[in-house]
Amino acid sequence: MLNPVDSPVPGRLTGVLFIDGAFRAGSGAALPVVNPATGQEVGTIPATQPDELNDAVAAARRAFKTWSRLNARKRADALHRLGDAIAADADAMARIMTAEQGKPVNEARGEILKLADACHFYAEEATRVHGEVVPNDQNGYQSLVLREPIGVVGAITPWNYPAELVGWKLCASLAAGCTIVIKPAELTPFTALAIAEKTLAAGIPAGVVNVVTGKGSQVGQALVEHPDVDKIAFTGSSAVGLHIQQSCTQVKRLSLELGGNCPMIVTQSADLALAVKGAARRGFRNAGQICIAVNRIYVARSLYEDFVRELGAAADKLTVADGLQTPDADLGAMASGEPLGKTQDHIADALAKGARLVAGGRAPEGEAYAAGFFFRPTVVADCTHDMKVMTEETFGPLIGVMPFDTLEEAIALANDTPYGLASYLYARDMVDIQTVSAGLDYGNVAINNVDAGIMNAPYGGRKQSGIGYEHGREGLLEYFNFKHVRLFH
Ligand code: TAP
Repeated sequence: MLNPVDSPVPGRLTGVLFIDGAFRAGSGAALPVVNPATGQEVGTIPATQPDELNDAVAAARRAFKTWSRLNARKRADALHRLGDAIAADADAMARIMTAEQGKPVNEARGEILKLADACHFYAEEATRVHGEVVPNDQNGYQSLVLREPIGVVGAITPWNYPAELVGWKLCASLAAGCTIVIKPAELTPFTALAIAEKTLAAGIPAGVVNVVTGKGSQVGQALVEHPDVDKIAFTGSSAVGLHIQQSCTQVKRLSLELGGNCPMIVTQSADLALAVKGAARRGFRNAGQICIAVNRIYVARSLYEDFVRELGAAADKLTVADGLQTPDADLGAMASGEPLGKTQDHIADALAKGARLVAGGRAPEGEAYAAGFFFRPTVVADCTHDMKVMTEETFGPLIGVMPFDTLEEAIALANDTPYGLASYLYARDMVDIQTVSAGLDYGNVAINNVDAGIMNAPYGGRKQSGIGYEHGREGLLEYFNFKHVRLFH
């Protein structure tokens, strides 16, 4: 059997499809997958052909018949085994992720272990799915509200969190009794294939999980339009999410986790050092390629210059390196030339409109960086809302900062965006905390910390940041239909 992880050629990964419990070579053109730190090809993946996609969906449909009826304890046991298999191989999986995505190995390993945790979380939730008996409206009648798995899920995921964003959909689908066909990002297919390999190790039956590779505009679009796919679970840009919503050729369930342009407000009562630490962590982790990255910060004027100076110093201290060679680097290479180019464009735009460069603004110097997509963490201050950094998602290691005078002004600036994913507040005064958290029009508000998404609370956006939730019970409910059964005795 072909295996995506152990290639016969050292240092290369074998690109395959995973359909009906087996890896297969795929008959379509070979698409290159490149290490963004070196520019070297790490392997190729097949462009899935229409008959191969049909095979994957048909396998998922067949498997649904038995998987959806399997008792919840057995589905939970399988998810626990999957979590164990993933955790046991976290080092190797992390190196695969770094080779295709660029984030440092230690950070990649942390993501793999969080995916293992998600498997265990949803294993437990699988055993607690129950319906309701609702109050009678007439004597002699009883109404039951049942939850039934939706069916075959098509999952389409981006490249910034290649394990978690695949895994959340996979775990919730399997816990609910759905089966799944996954189309990972073209840049990062090998992490998804490594997860598929672990489903074999965990004894998850053939057809329950399938992975098809290739371009979003072709394979992803075909999955969206496939008549036998009951739900699309999508994470990616707002533009592609809207396109998917508009291009469904029949009514189907959709959950869309889309872009962000996340604000942080630092009020006069904030702990300055804590706020700087949080901003640097959430602004620059994964080289800023996070939907909930701190993109823009509004600071009370009395703290403004101190905050700008300290954030610049924190950014300057961060290390940038090839994530395979330096596993504990703060930032690795960016995933491709596209987010790098957008970051540079947002910096140039801000500086042309009068912003002040406080840190970064350039690639690191030296031969080691010459072939990769590296960029120093960058802070620009004195920003205004005619700059792209304050009004668009950068998706790179760039933070824009501007001062504010009143809380009302800060809230209005924070909400001045089409997005509504995550927001952050640093304050110690309870009035500041209540006023700002009530005023922020976001799905997630983190106060005096930057952990906007945790596994047992719903995670999702408003406005152009999406519809639906991942994580928590709410995330699991996305994979069920409700059925009202009315009984007369
Ligand atoms: P997109 O370009 O939107 O791509 C996401 C996925 O959609 C990829 O697998 C892509 O395939 C596929 N795709 C592209 N066109 C398609 C089409 N017409 N039909 C079906 N699928 C299609 O996003 P990206 O650049 O990979 O990721 C960055 C974006 O994701 C950012 O905006 C970020 O905020 C967002 N994001 C949001 C969240 C949450 S939880 N809200 C989390 C992470 C990222 P290809 O790779 O082949 O293009």
